[in-house]
Amino acid sequence: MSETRPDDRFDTLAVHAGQAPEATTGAIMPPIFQTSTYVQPAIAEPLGGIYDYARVANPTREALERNLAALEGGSHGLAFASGLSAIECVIKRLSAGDHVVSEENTYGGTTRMFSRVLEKLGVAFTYVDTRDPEAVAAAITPATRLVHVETPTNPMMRLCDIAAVAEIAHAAGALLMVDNTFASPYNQRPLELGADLVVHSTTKYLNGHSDVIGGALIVRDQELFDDLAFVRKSTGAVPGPMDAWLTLRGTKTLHLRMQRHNASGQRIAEWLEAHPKVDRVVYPGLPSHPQHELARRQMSGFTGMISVDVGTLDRARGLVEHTRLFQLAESLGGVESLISVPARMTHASVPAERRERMGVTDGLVRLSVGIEDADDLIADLSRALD
Ligand code: LCS
Repeated sequence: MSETRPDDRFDTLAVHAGQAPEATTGAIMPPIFQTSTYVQPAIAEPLGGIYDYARVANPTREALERNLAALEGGSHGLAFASGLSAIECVIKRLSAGDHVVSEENTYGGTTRMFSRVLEKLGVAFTYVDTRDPEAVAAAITPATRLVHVETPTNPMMRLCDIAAVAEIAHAAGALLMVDNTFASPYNQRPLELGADLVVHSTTKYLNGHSDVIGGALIVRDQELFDDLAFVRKSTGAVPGPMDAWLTLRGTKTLHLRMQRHNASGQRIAEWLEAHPKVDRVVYPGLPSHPQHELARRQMSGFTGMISVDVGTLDRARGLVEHTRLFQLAESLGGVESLISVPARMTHASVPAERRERMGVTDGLVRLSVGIEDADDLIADLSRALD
């Protein structure tokens, strides 16, 4: 019988948490409950008290949710159809007239959802540079219910001091939500630093194999979980059981994959920083990162995400269209290396003036370093840069 204990370490939790052999056969892998509904023995008496309809409950999804909760050190997890639908669920818990303070350099799709979809419903958003806790404090109003940060940010690798901002949010009676997609729970655990909610695009490191779109929320409070579960059941952005199962397969190797992403990310960032054709490398694991000290305090590894400025769109194009192993694509966090130009791809929906101010220039290239041989990846970049 595989049952985890609270003192089990991360690598053990990754493999076992949330799963037990199936009762009738002993199948070691959780079954994919590919069903939309469940037969009830009597009117409104679903088995287990919850299995009445698969939007509400699905055992495959629940295994993933227990696993993710254990990895983030939370009490409950909620899986979603995408990272954006997980974030949306938290906003839909609010009411018209409520206010949210958000990091200005989030994934472009997050800002687009806030400013072009959710603002119309009467929730107000203020965007600030959350590297500065004072800027968060200054943006808070009596209507602020939520502070939303991403750390490291996509793609500028800005860091937010989670403990400091949690204190500011809580003093104002607001919750702190941390998008932990870039770090992964292997490298950073926001709930332990005071955050109330962790959100993931599980599409990225958690699933890790570029074959599922998914999202998750992890919390440590029963009431908050109940509220969010109610919004999700009422609005419906649940993942299918097959996607939940694939993501659970991914998290079993999260620790091993992250060790390689961290090691190769560091090596390639150092190599790029010494390259004459690269103007600037942004990577929290480099002493040149302006928040390197915070990175070392708050994170235990620095991932495979690196941004480099090569000066112009032409030079960026020369790089991203000539790599062989680093493939030109959106997304990140998979076993294979990807390369992109955020200003023209993932962050094209962010107003140009704001992009420029944050450093998301046309010459900025984002790398997602995969788990291939690091020497092969360096040779690939070397050829393309030359
Ligand atoms: N949060 C972060 C930090 C992200 O990078 C993304 C997607 C999302 C949330 C949204 O998650 P999704 O709905 O896509 O699962 N980031 C992407 C990127 O950088 N390239 O393509 C998607």
